[in-house]
Formats: sequence, C-alpha cells, structure tokens
Amino acid sequence: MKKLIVLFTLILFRTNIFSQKDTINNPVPTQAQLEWSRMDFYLFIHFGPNTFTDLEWGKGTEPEDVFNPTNLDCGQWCRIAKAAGAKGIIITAKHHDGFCLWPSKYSTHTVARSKWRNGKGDVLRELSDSCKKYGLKMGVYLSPWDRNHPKYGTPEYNDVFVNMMKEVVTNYGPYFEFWWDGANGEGPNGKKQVYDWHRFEQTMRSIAPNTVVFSDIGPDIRWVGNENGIAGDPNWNLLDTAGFTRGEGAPPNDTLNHGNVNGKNWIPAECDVSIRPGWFYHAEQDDSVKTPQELFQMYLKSVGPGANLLLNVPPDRNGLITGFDSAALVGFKKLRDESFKKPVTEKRFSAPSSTYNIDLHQSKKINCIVLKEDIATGQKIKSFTVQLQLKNITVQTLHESTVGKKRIITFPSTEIDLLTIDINDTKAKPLLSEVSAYLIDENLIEQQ
Ligand code: FUL
Repeated sequence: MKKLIVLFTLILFRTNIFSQKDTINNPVPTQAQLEWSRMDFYLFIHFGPNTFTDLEWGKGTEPEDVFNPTNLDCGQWCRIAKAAGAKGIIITAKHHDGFCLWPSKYSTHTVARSKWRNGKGDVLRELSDSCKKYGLKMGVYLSPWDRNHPKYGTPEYNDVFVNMMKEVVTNYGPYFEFWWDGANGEGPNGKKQVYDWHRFEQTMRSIAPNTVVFSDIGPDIRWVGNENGIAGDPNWNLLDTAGFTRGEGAPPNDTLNHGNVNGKNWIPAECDVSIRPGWFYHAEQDDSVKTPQELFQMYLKSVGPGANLLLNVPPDRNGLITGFDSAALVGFKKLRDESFKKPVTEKRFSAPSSTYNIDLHQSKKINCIVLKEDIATGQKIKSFTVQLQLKNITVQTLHESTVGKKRIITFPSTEIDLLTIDINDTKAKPLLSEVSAYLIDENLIEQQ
C-alpha cells in the first residue's frame, strides 16, 4: 500500500512538472488573436485632408473644407476588397493632422465642419454599414499624435483620446482591430504629449474586449519593424515588452521583425505596406502601383512566414479606389487562386509526431509547400527539415525555421514522389496540423 502511495505521489508530481513545463513561458493566443491570425490579408485605407493636399503628414492647420470627396462610395471599396479576397478594411479615422472622418463631439476639426455633404457626411458610418453589407470585418486607425487638437500636450488630451475611442467603438463597431500608430511629434503648441497608455489599454479592454489592439508592441498585435511587407524568418508570435514603450522606446526593428523565441507575450506581427509609394493618394503615383506579381511576392514574404498582410489602397479625391489599384488587386487575387486552388498533395494530421511522410504514389513536380502548426496551444516548432525524394533518393533538403499559423516555402520546381518533414527542434510538443504542396507559376518564385 505504502509503495502504491509513493508511486501515485510520484506520478502526480511528474504530471505537475510536465504540465508546468508546458505552461511556463508558453504564451498562447486569445480567441480574438486566433481569429485575427486566420485573416491573413486585409486592406488599409488612408483617406483624409492629405488626399486633397498631396501631403503625407498633414500639418493640422488645413481648413476643414479641404476634405471634399466628390463621389465617395464605401460600397466600392468593399466590393474591391471582396474581389481581392481581403477579409476586412482598416481606415484612418484620424491621422496625425487630427481631422476626424466622423463628426466627433471631442474635436472641431471634423467632417461636420466641412462643406462635404453640407457637414452631414460621416465616412465611418458609411464604411461601417458597407462592411456589414458585404460581410467584411472593420478596423480603425486612430492616431494618438494630433497636430490640431488644442488640448494636445496637456493631460486633458488623454481624456479626448479616450472619449474618441469610446465614440468610434460605440457608434461604428464592432471592430476586429484597433490601430495605434507609433509615429509621434509635437502638437499645435509645440508641446509633446505624455500618453496614458495604461488607461488607453484599459479603455479598449473594457469597451471592446474582442478587438485586437495593434501598436509597435501590442498589447495584441505588433508592428513588423518595416513598411515593406516583409516578416522575419524565423517569425515568432512572441515578444518581450518589459522595459519598452511605443514609438521611440520600442524594441529594435529586427526584434519586431523576428519576435522573441522565448518572449513572454503572445504578440504576432502584422505587415503594413502600401500598394503605392505613399500612404495617401497622389495622382502622380498612378503609374507606380505595385503589379499583381509584386503583390504576390509580398504575400510570400509576409503571410509566407506567418504574419498578416495589411495592404494600403488609398482612395482618390473622388473618394474611390482607382482602376490602377483595383486591377492590381484583382490580378493579385487571380495569382493566389491559380497558385493555391489545386494542391498536388494535401495532408492533415491530428497527432503530434517528429516525422511526417507524405507519399505521392507517383512522381510529380512541386515548387511550393505550405505548412500549418496548430497555434491554439502556443507556437512550438523551432526548426524543421524538408526532404524532397524521388525513387528513394533525396534530391533536395531544405532547412527551415519556424512554422506558426502558416508557413509558405518556395523552391525551384523539383520532381518528387515522397515528401518528408522532420521536426528537429521544438519548445514543447508541437502539432503540425497540415502540409500541402503546389506547383505554382515558376515566374512567381524569386530566385534565392
Ligand atoms: C506611420 C505613419 O506616420 C504613416 O503616415 C502611415 O499612417 C503609416 C501606416 O504609419 O507611422
């Protein structure tokens, strides 16, 4: 009996140690983060006075009448987003110039003071209604930096910002994502603001607990460290934020790009990038819209290493997305469809293993592999090897790092009949949930 008790205690003790080992430093995503991770690709809309003044950073002194789209149609934005296969739209409700695209009670620098629709217009209302109509998720960018607001640089501005957050969440939500830009400077009086980030975070948590909040360092989603649409390899969904602040006090760009392998917080990366050189519309950039092929390359470099792609498509002075941009977006969607609609092979797994063999039963050419890790219980795969084999001979071995929610690997077309994935190094027991292989247009693969 004594022996049995000792054995039982030992088993309990062991189980405890293992479960502790699995939970210690194994951050997991919240349900909202998990759902966000599945979105992969959505649009960013930069729209406001800058659209009409040809500036990128408005000064905040622009008269409200400057904002006057002649033919605004948020339905058109949504139809284009749908045609592009984007899952949602995030709009600059207020950029650094402080102009509010909705009739805020907490500022005089808003659409209500413009001639546009006799001061009765409301871009957030229209976009919110259109997103619901077309089944798109909506997000809002609200710049903390405000070059117009007279209270900027005083503690009262924190009240203004909190009130504005409440206003846009309550009147036009729900949102899938809320965006705090890290760019920061002086207000109209030359004063700098001491932001009450703690209060801002608490406000968002209490009024929109299912909305993920983006900034350089989260709390939910991090900046990827560049504006070129390139996520790191490896790409960890984890980040250490202790001792860092938003803006200038953020971790180095390289850290934001890769994340921290042993990071304490689940804060995955989002790649924000513009389809044009600028964030706002400038007519002279009509011939510099990225091509479908360039967008596809960007997809491989952002969604490919497991980040989300937030692609900016700025409407013009009519309030419409131009034909240049929409053609590029539709072309981009066609390339994704053609590439990923028909896998050469596709396998799902439900049990963890260190080796996965995928027998094609006949020889076939592939040049792309897509892997998925079940991240609901954390991100665990540190490195893996892919062996491409034909008639029992290994024709190529690829040494790779992280997997995460999705990992796309491309390589020159290779004829194979067996694909072997070996998980080499892990943080804890991982589950590779899916592996599929494709033969995509060779011209879409950049030679490495
Ligand atoms: C930056 C801003 O300064 C740019 O104007 C743009 O909004 C970009 C997405 O973020 O920090």
